[in-house]
Amino acid sequence: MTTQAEITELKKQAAFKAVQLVEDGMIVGLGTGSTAAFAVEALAQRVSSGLKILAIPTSEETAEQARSLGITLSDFSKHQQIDLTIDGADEVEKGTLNLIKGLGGALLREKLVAVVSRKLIIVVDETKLVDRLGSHSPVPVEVVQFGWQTTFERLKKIGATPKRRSIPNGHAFVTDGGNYILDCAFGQIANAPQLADQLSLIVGVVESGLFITMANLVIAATSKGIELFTRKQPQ
Ligand code: A5P
Repeated sequence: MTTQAEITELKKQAAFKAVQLVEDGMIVGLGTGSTAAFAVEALAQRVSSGLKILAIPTSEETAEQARSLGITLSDFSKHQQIDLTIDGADEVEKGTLNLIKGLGGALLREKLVAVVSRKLIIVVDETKLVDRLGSHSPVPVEVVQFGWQTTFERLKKIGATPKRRSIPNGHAFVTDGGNYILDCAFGQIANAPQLADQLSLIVGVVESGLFITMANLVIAATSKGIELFTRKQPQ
């Protein structure tokens, strides 16, 4: 059994290891979530020691954190290619390095950043490693607000049990892009690439939290030490 304090320590270790891979002059994608936040902290320390980088954040929350720590931000009007992105994940499928992301609500910007990154490094603690996606986490699906109830029904037809995400006062959670999130439980997902394709065809769906063949390297901090998983490129 890993305690919450141990998990926090593991997240820090994974984040710290990833930040060592950042080099002078890079455009760096900054992820969102508690593990990515440790990476932003560690990166800020390197910047204060002289590392020169520009960063593109995946959420308003991360942008604020980075700015407050003295990291210079850029955007897609100036840079359309990112050298390296460091982000967290909710589940990592060990065999494929396919991911579920978005429990923090930033999946759309995270995917937009991931897709233009030469290298996507995912930092997790051991609780995120699974044999099959869907083992613990639902798939967050970002949907437009207009007609969301009908999108909800379409998601049910492909086997999801959706739940609209809400904030503690009961109101709907609204993403940085102004959309809702439907957390879709599927149970263990036998064919994640196929499900990702199916989700992308549903009217009203903006993006899903299934990240297929995007992660290049997963840095997992476990109670036995750091484990590195590299995605095998297709021949
Ligand atoms: C944010 O939208 C997510 O994709 C996060 O990267 C993911 O939820 C992992 O967050 P933690 O590092 O806080 O577990």
